[in-house]
Amino acid sequence: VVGGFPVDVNQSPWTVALSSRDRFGGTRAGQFCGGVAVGRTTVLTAAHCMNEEALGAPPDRVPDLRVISGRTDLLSDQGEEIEVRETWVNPGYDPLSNSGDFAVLTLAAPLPSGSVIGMAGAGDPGYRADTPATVYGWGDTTGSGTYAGSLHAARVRVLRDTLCEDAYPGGSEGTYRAGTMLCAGEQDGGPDACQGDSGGPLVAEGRLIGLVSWGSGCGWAETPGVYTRVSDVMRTLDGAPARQAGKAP
Ligand code: 4AZ
Repeated sequence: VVGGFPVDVNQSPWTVALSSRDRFGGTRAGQFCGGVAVGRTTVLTAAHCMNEEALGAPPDRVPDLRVISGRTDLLSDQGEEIEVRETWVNPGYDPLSNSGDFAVLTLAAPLPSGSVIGMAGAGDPGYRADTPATVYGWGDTTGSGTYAGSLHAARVRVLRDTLCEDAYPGGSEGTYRAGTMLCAGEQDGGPDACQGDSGGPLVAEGRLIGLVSWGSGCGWAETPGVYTRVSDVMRTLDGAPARQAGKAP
């Protein structure tokens, strides 16, 4: 998170860190992405966090893929680590456009009660342009590879889809699609998500509206942050009867 401020995890107990063996040492302590608890054993993250490049191996071959809950500073022993029992990557994820960038993790043990956030459905007022929103993560705090190792948050706004359509008409990073993506930032840049925040939450009016997904640079005025649109996640999960796990409790 760039242009933000340190925050205690108890202020966003549904924000979790994903960690895996031998991934990113130092202050990151294995953390490579963010995630969001939407059920006591159900965590949403980005599909691109589950690829082999991010994990170093297919997810089902990484026995120690864990979520870290309740830990502000990754080097502390606060909170708990819970093993991921199952990973389900959205089959509709398109790595070329970055559309449909979400995955569902099922945990081996439940998260503490009170650490779950509800998902916003289509039509939720939180999606209106200019709505203030907050993004959380343990990612890069400078845009040049600095990892504080502690949770940060930044206040952004939901931006008009046309801003991201103009910024991302189709390129190597991705193509903005209003139906599956959400555009957020500040008109003049500043606060934004950054590398390492992917899969983490964008929250407005107490509900989850987005997952950190992609963007060009961090905090740049002309290229806002792009998030997975959570109402599209809900629609997809509702359409998959064998997989009800992602629903809010
Ligand atoms: C990333 O690479 C990433 N500024 C996530 C979010 C943004 C840029 C990059 C948005 O995970």
